[in-house]
This record gives sequence, C-alpha cells and structure tokens, in this order.
Amino acid sequence: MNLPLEPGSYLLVLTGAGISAESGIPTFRDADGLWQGHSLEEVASPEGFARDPRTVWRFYAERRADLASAAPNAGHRALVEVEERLGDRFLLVTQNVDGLHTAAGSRRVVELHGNLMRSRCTGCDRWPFKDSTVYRPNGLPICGRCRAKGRNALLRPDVVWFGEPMPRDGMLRIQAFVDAAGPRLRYLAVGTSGVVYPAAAFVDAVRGRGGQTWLVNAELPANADSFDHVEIGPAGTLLPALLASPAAAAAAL
Ligand code: BJW
Repeated sequence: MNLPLEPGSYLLVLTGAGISAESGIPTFRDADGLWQGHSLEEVASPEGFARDPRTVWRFYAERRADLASAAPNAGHRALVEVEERLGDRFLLVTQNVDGLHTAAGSRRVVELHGNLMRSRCTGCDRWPFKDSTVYRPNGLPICGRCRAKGRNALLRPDVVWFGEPMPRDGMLRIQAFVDAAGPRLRYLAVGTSGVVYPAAAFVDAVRGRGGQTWLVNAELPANADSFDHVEIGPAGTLLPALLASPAAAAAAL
C-alpha cells in the first residue's frame, strides 16, 4: 500500500519504541514489560525515582550504554525522505528518547517524552544539558552547581515520566500544525502499543477533525480500531513502501 499524499496535504507522524526495534533497542512492553524484574512504573515515575534513585539511574545508564552502538534503520530513513518532499507540511512526534530520528536526518521533530542523552537537576532551575555519562552502578550523580552552594540535589534524566506533563512547546507545536493542516491532515502512527496517553489519543483527535489515519505496527495495538488503515509488520520494511514518492511507487510496479 502507498499512503496517498495529494498536493497540499500535511503529514503528522507519531513514532514509538517499535521503530527503533530494528536498530537493536528493546521496546517497553514486547517481552514482559519488565526491566530486571522492575515494572516500568517503578523505573519511569517520579515516585519510583524518589523511592529508589539508584535502580532508576541503573536503568537509564544501561540504556545510554546501549544507545552508543545503535544506528538509525530503514524506517527512520523513510521518514527523512518524506519530510524532504513535504517540508513544513511534515511534523514528526516521537515518544522515543533515543534521538535516532535526528541522527537519521529528520529536522521537524517533537521529542514528546524528552531525550535520554540529557540530564537536569531535581533541585535547581538550570537548563537541561547534554549528558551521555553512563553513571557507575552504585553512584548517584549530584548537580555540580547545587554542590557548589552546599546542597546535594540529584540529577535525573531529562525524560517525561508517568504523571508528568508533556513539554509545553512540543504540544503547542503539534496543535499549530494540526490547525494549519485542517482537513488536509494525514496521520501515521508507527511502532507504538497505543496505551500511553496523551499520544495514544492523537489518532482520535485527528479523526475528530476529519483527517485520515494510518498505522504501521508489528501487531495490533490497543487503539487499532481507531485507525482507517492498518498495516501489520516491521516498520523497516513497511515504511519505505508506504511512504515512497508516487514516481518511485509507480516505478516499483
Ligand atoms: C514494532 C516493531 C517493528 C515492535 N516495527 N512495530 C488517559 C487515560 C488513561 C491514563 C492516562 C490518560 N492520560 C494520562 C494518563 C496517565 C499516563 C498513561 O498514559 N497511563 C497509561 C499507561 C494507563 N500518562 C502519563 O502519565 C503522561 N503524562 C500525562 O498525561 O500528564 C498529564 C499532566 C498534565 C499536567 C500536569 C501533570 C500531568 C506521561 C507519560 C510518560 C510516559 N513515559 C515513558 C518513559 C519515557 C522515558 C523513557 O524512555 O524511559 O515513555 S513510559 C514508555 O511508554 C515510554 C514510551 O515512550 C511510552 C510508549 O511506549 P511505546 O513507544 O508505545 O512502546 P511499547 O513497547 O509499548 O510498544 C512498542 C510497539 O511496537 C508494540 O506494539 C510492538 O508490537 C511494536 N513493534 N517491533 C513495528 N519492528
């Protein structure tokens, strides 16, 4: 199938962990949804961090280490190509914190759940900063600025945990894009289980405005019934065909 992008149409894409699976990055819920026996809520919530910051930092340090050897795959690259055709009529919203869309060359990206390779302080308002440090298993990172003032505030990864709000600028950007697109909006969700809000509800918002909706996923997600078109399979294989330009799609016939 080819996703028809008539002249003037807009494409809003939502990606989840599934698009990075073929880059070797584990998804959250595919196996048993556990990390070393801990539930996702234990390692991805402010309450979990307050209770056991060492375990939470071990989870993120391990993922930082894994990311060092990961590279974008054909699914990421297919999204770069369609962005090059659509320009400002394209917006990519990712729930992933791995930065692989940007590494592939995507430019119009909203990182809805933050970025794994940034940290911020839990005690002061210093700006989030790039941080690829794989903190030692038993050490806890302390903010250097707070320490200089005699305080021991912990650093935390600059990601969005359960119960925390989405970045305001990102949500405003999505709203402005949807408003500009009006009835010319096309929506594509890729590699996401459709259980985490607000992202899981984007499809209903688009349909409520008369936009058409597509899904590419390895299996039927929780919100599959909300989509007009569903393709089941690996994103790295399906996306290049779905998003091929009309000329490329015709040549492939
Ligand atoms: C492939 C594939 C291949 C595999 N090709 N496919 C409304 C109703 C009910 C609950 C809520 C609601 N509104 C809010 C909530 C609460 C909560 C929530 O959604 N809870 C539900 C779980 C019940 N939401 C929140 O708390 C959010 N905050 C919020 O709403 O704030 C409101 C607020 C306003 C004002 C003030 C204060 C608060 C925050 C959610 C944050 C989620 N954070 C995490 C961690 C991020 C950091 C990190 O990475 O560690 O985000 S949790 C985790 O889940 C991560 C992911 O981005 C997210 C989604 O997971 P994803 O991407 O879908 O991955 P998987 O593993 O679930 O699925 C992968 C899929 O890919 C599978 O289907 C595979 O089949 C498929 N796949 N290989 C294609 N090759």
